[in-house]
Amino acid sequence: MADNLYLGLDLSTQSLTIVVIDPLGKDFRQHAINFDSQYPVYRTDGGVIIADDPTVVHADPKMWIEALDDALVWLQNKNLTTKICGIGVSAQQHGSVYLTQAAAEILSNLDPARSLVEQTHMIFSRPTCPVWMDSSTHRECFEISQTLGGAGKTTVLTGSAATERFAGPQIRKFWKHHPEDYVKTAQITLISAFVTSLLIGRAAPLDAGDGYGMNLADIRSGIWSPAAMEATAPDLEKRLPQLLLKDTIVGKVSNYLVEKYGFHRETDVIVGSGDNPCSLVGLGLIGRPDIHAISLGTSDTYFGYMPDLSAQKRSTGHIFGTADGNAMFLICFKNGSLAREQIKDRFGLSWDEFSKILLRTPAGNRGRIMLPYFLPEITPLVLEPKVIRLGEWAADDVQANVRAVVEAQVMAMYLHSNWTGKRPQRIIVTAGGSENEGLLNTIAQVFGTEVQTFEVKDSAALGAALRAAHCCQNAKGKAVTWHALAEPFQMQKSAKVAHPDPQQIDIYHNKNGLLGIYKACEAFVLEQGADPKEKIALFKKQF
Ligand code: XUL
Repeated sequence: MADNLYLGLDLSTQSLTIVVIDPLGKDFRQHAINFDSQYPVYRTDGGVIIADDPTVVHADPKMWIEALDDALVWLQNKNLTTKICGIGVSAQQHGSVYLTQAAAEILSNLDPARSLVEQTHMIFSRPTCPVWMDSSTHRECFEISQTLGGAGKTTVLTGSAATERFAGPQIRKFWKHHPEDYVKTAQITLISAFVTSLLIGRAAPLDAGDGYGMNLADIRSGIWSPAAMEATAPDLEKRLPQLLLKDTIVGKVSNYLVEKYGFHRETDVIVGSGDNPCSLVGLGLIGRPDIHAISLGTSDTYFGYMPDLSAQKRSTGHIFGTADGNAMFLICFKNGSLAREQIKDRFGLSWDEFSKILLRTPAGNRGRIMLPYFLPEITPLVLEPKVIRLGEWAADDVQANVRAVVEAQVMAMYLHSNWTGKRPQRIIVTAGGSENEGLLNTIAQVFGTEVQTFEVKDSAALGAALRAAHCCQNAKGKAVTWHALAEPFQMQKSAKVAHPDPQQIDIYHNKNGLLGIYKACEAFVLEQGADPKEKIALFKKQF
């Protein structure tokens, strides 16, 4: 292996993944550490701790610190640490980490003879961190939104309506319920910047990819918004990290990494970012608004590069910054694979059978509709789980259930992304669900677009490594493009493709088609619209 390698770390909900690449794409190494199985002492389920109130979902940052040390041990054992010249960090978005005054001193004096966790376990003013699955801040969202002049104004200012899982509302809740601990908090950061801080031995800045997911920044001027901070908690600005608008080297690795693991003192660390902005890079989508991505994982996300901020009229979805200083859209659906799995398991199906059912059953499901909120949902906002079947059908019909859950998820994706502007020419599907041909086919018909999978392994961790390579190489005067860097990692040969079929598209897009009906069903179930009974009956007659 060459000596100019780049390391990408992705601290996701369930695991820490690291990838090591050489910038020509000739080499790719990967290693993952699963939190539940590796660190049982933290009693996580899927990497998180769900409280008695299921809307409260936290994780213990000490577990992440242990995983980081263990990942570095793996790298050292593979003789890779000495070959790495740049590091990038990706992390699950929105989770906030609360540090005391003492943290700065402790981080800058880490002793290579001891473990990270031994030395840092006391740096937290809040013992556990709320993560993106937490939806317990409905009240705080309402308060912030009211102070900022309503959902529309909050969205235009911060890129999103006040959102339960975002750090701003979470900070407000912490300040309201634990004011003494808030006072003891010297810094509040996000997971990506926290992990970066551990690598450089001091507080790291935040990037706009992650930082815009807080309801605290003014996305047009790219600075923390005084009005949003004021609406959130007192004296917040001095507690927030610096906000960087594009990839920047934020420091060299700390003495701890040099002495303990053998990294070169000159190894650069770039600003960390969220997993979705990193995946955008891993999938080669920087500068490509014509291709969108769907990640079918624990949650489903739909995202794409969208430098034009004028497409803002909406009540769902978010704008985040990108590695190149532009913007992307993202819409997150919490009932992703978990909801599909509920149906699969309830009827004792394998994923292969699930996929085959999708391929052989008719588009439109003969008007049998499901509103699949097995968990509280983010898009649209549903705080209490509920699964509702409309169109008069038997709840034990296996085939109808499989198609209903998937059609509902894909139609919700289509409808809630209306605001993102021009529809894409192609959609790339990644993560676990991309193996499922039935799912790919349903996406192709509902979106009326060609759908393709890329065998990009761990697109977020890969994205973090590519960001490091791009930033460090350009800083050294080598003009490398995003496209040239990402291309070798996209093994298109093994990609699966699903093509849209005009007849099936019509079933969804016809003026009496299923998309309009699903929209009415959603409004009805959320108590914002009339019973769509007659529309469904008409659909059943016509299709
Ligand atoms: C995005 C979001 C999730 C997390 C999961 O807004 O909440 O995709 O980043 O990793």
